[in-house]
Amino acid sequence: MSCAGNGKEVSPDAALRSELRRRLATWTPDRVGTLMFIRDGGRLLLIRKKRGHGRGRINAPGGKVEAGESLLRCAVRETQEEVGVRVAEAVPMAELKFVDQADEQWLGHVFLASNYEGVPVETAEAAPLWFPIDAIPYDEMWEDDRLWLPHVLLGRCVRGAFLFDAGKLVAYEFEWARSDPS
Ligand code: 8DG
Repeated sequence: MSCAGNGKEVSPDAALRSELRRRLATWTPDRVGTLMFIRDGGRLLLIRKKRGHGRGRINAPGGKVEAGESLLRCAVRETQEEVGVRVAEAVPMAELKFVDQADEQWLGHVFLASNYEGVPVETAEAAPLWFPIDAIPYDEMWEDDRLWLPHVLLGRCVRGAFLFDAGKLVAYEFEWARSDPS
């Protein structure tokens, strides 16, 4: 996915950015995950995660990719498992490296969908929540989401990396583009 060309955003501290780049040189993910953002007119379907990585936070439905599974199939399956909603079509919008100084390394693939079937229901994994697009609860989400999700919701693809230290975002670099991801 190439998302260069229109804009780039970086965190202010150059030393921490160098640390992020130093880690990226040899970085490999421990886990690959997906996130499915479902937009229905002026609202966005999110979940309160009840367990797993990021428990207690608000996020999009999603989870770990299983062996032999495509990214889209994973995003669709996790959405159905977590909130009982079926998605037939979704567009890949972002590829995000979550670089952690102590915990597991995650590579996140973000999809955006505008059609779905069913009514979101609470499951053992998550409680569904709809939010107006202009009132997304960033304070209850992962700290990096407020940086890249607005671009995705404007139809831009995003590619970047985020360095976390003890659960806190300390550095980031990402690019975005208006064009379709490829
Ligand atoms: P599961 O697959 O059995 O459901 O459980 P799990 O292994 O705990 O995975 P999960 O909690 O379902 O998936 C974790 C998701 O969290 C994965 O898609 C990647 C995503 N994630 C991070 N960091 C960040 C972040 O900074 N922002 C957002 N929005 N998502 C993140 O790992």
